[in-house]
Amino acid sequence: MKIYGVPLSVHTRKVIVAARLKGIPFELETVIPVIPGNPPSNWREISPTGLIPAIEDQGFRLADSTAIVAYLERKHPTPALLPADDREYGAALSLDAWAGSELFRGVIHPLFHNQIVAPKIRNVQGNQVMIDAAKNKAAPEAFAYLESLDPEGYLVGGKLTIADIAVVSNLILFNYLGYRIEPRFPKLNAYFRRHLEEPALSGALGDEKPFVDQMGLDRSFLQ
Ligand SMILES: N[C@@H](CCC(=O)N[C@@H](CS)C(=O)NCC(=O)O)C(=O)O
Repeated sequence: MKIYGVPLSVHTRKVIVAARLKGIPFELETVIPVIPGNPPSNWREISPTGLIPAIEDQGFRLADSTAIVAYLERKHPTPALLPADDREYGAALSLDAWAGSELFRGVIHPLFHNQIVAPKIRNVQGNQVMIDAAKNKAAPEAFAYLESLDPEGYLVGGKLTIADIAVVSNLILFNYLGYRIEPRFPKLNAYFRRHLEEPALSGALGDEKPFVDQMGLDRSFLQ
C-alpha cells in the first residue's frame, strides 16, 4: 500500500499509526500540498479535495483519513480501531469528527498556517490575531472538553480506537509547534503522555524526526 502525505501531518499520521498497529506494510510517497507545485500532476485524481492523506492499494485509490482507517479495518480487522459495540462505534467516529473540526480546524490549522506555512513557506507574515485566538480560546475550550471526558487510558470503550489516534495526533502537532498542555488539564496531559509510549505511535514519531527537524519544530516534549 502506498500512503500519500507527509508524516507530520495530523491526518497522515492517523493512517500511518493505523497501518503500523495492524501490521500493514506501506510505503510513503511524500506529498506536501501547502508547497506550491509539490503534489504530483494527477494529484486531484488521487485526492479529490487536494488534501492529505490518500492511499493507493493495488490500484484502488482512497482519500480522507477516516475513510482510509475504515477501509483498512475491513481488510485487516485486528486490532480493531472501530469498536464492535454500536454505541461505542458511533462515539468513536463522533470524537474523530470532533477532533477534525475542533482540534484540527479550530486550533492546529490556524497555528500551523500562521507560524509555519505563512512565514516559512509563503514568505508572508502570519496572522497573530488568529494565533492568539487558537492558542488562548479554541485550545483551552477543546482541552476542557477532553478533560471533562475523564480520559483515563482510552476515550471510548476502554480500548484504543480511531478517536484516540485522532486526538493524540492533533496534540502531537500542538506540542511540535512549541505549546504544552497546561497544568489545569492534568488528566488530558497524563492521557497524552501515556499514548506517546504506545509503540506504534512512538515508532511513527521516530520516522517523522527528519521532517520535524527540517521544519524547525519542537521535539523536546518527547525527551
Ligand atoms: N478530513 C480530511 C482532512 C485532511 C486535511 O485537512 N489534511 C491537511 C493536512 S493534516 C492538508 O492536506 N492540508 C493541506 C492544505 O490545507 O492545503 C482527512 O481526515 O483526511
